Amino acid sequence: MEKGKIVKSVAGFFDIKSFSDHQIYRVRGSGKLRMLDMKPIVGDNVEFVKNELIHRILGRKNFFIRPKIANVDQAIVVMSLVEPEFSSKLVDKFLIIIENKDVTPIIVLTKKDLTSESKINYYKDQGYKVYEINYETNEGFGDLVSIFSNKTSFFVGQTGVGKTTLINYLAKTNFATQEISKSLNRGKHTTREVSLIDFNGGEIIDTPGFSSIEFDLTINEMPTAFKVFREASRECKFAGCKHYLEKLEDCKVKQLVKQDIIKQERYDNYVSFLERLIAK
Ligand SMILES: Nc1nc2c(ncn2[C@@H]2O[C@H](COP(=O)(O)OP(=O)(O)OP(=O)(O)O)[C@@H](O)[C@H]2O)c(=O)[nH]1
Ligand SMILES: [Mg+2]
Ligand SMILES: [Zn+2]
Repeated sequence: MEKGKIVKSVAGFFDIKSFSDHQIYRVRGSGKLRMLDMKPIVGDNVEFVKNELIHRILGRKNFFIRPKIANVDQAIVVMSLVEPEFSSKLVDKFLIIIENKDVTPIIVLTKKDLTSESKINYYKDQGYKVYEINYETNEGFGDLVSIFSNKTSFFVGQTGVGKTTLINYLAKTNFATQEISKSLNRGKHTTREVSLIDFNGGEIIDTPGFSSIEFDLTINEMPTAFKVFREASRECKFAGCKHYLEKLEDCKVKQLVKQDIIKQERYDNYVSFLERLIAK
């Protein structure tokens, strides 16, 4: 039995990179796995028989439902400043899902060449590593290449923000990209499948963008999902504080919002996510 890592999933088949010879083998999932309700996903380490079947999925460090990926170290959250329009709510939605799994997010803001808007300080102030990149002037890239070494990173963000464009630029690959007017007219995402490639001593995973994403968080997970909320929560008066209807004097998160350490805009995004979950 060989061991390897799933690098791509295509219509019931999986491309697996063998740990022994580093070649790619196309195999099927096995019926046994399907009965166990274990679906192999990109990033899974598996036991397989060359050109035959996956027999076993080895333990996962973490996994995401949408995009379907496993065993990642960091998430590159890509958001365009314009086209599609910037939305702090959408970024917070990605961040809360990612931080809930203790995966490190890094923010990349694209399309700086099309606007004088800047959001770099907004995220820097909140303690994030953030890049605002301009392909025209070559500004904003800084040490962006080096953050990928020895890590498995996935790119996430709505369709048309430039995930694949950035991967092509960094890794000198040639994956298809498309003008958003065209892709939106066709109602399709340009990148259709999740795929993992080697880059700079680590691995990067491109994913199809979303027009909307759904939470896989429960109401109980919400109050401690953002890292900054998780840390503050320890000083809220009551265990299980939702930082919602609780009184200001009892809630550290609310106090940090008042002190502008947590941004009001982020708190408002949090409340809107929470209220949507409560209404369900
Ligand atoms: N002007 C400008 N255009 C950009 C920039 N980044 C990406 N684009 C363009 O935006 C369009 C969408 O880029 P893609 O890389 O296909 O977007 P994506 O995020 O991979 O989209 P999906 O695969 O559908 O999720 C393409 O026409 C790119 O050329 C940028 O920084 N500036
Ligand atoms: Mg793409
Ligand atoms: Zn609280």
